[in-house]
Amino acid sequence: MEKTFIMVKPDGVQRNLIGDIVSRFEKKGFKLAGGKLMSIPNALAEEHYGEHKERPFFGELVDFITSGPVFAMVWEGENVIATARQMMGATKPAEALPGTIRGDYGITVGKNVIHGSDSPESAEREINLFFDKEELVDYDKNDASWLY
Ligand code: DAT
Ligand code: MG
Repeated sequence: MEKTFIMVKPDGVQRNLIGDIVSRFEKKGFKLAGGKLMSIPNALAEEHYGEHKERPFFGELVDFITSGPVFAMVWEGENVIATARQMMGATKPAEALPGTIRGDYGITVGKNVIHGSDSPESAEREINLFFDKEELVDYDKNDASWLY
C-alpha cells in the first residue's frame, strides 16, 4: 500500500493543531504507520528541503522548520500521496480552499502548518530521511474491509 510523509510544522505544533490534523487523516480512512514529536537538526532540514537550496527563501525555510518541534508521520492508504496533498491545500494559504488544512488554519506561505510529500519519489526519500525502518509499524486494521 502507498505511503506518504506528513509533518505538522512548528507553527502547527505551537498552535495545538496536531490532534486535528491526525484526526483528519484518521477519519479519511488512512492508516498511521509511524509518528513522532521531534526537533529537526539543521543538516536534516537542509537535506529535506534540498530542492529549494537556490531559492531566496531557503534560509528562512530552514530557520523556520528548525525553530521548534515538529510532528512527523507516515500515513498509508490507496492514493494517499495525492489525496494528502488535496487535504493540505495549496502551498500559499491565501490560495488554499476552505476545508483544506492550510485553507482553514494558515495565513502566510512561510507558516503554512503542514508538509506532505508531493510524489512517490519524494515520499520514499522523505520517509527514509525521517524514519528508521523499525519505527514504522506494519499491522492490519479492522476498518480496511469497510474502506476498500
Ligand atoms: P509545499 O510545501 O506545498 O510542497 P514547496 O515544496 O513549493 O511547497 O515549498 C516548500 C515550503 O517552502 C512551503 O511549504 C513554504 C515555503 N515556500 C514556498 N514558496 C515560498 C515563497 N515564495 N516564499 C516563502 N516561502 C515559500
Ligand atoms: Mg514541497
